[in-house]
Amino acid sequence: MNLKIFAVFLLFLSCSFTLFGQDKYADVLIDSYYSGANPAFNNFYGSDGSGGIVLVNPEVCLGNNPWFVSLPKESYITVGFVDNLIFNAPNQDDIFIQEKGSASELADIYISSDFGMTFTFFGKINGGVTNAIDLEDIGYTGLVNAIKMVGLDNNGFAPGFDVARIYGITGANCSANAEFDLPDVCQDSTLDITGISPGIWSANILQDSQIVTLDTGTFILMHVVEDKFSICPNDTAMVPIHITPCDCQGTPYGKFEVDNCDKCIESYGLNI
Ligand SMILES: [Ca+2]
Ligand SMILES: [Ca+2]
Repeated sequence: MNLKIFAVFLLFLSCSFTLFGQDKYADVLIDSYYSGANPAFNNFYGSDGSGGIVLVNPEVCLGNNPWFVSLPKESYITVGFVDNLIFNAPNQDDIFIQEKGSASELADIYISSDFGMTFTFFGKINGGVTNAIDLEDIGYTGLVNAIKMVGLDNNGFAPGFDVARIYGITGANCSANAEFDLPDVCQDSTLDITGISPGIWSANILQDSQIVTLDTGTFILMHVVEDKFSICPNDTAMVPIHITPCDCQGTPYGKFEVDNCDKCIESYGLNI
């Protein structure tokens, strides 16, 4: 991987603090190469299983969807994980690489802990037999954030190794998630933030774990959650919170107001 790719990684990493929730599936396509080993197609092809084989963007293997992309001989893709990491959990498989079909389609698997700048060869797998791999097989101790798959043949209905979903298996997937949506908070109220989500919160509008909301506007809180697996890093998110004016019922921008008898009633005039 070159510096340009690394810069893209950093961009996605920074986005992950604000845009993405934690997700076990592969998130980004770092690199790809179509060898042309299947002369019927001039670029990547695949299917969602509902019809024939069509040209596809190799990014169809990201996330959780029914599509797969085929890797005819010498074609490859490298996928990255930006909001999760995978580690060698004891006594279990760690990475799931779903290969569609049972036609003994083969691939070489490489793993990376530096987002594809360097790789460690895991081994050759037969997609018709193996979908889950155990990092213990090579004694790998790093945190995996990229996987490269290289097709080795042109077997099967869709020639080549057919890559569908790729993810960290439960127990081997770092799962701390600092992403959080906070409700709007009324001006001049207080809110105990630790009661909403565990972890460490910090912001200049926090006093003893309580949001003190004298002003309206949008404020940013830093939220740090410790992962339950000690090998995994903590997760950090910058969480926005909106402080709004509220009516006498505590509804942001609500229509109720206090009348002359100190009762909170619906107002048919302008919002207060
Ligand atoms: Ca992910
Ligand atoms: Ca393992």
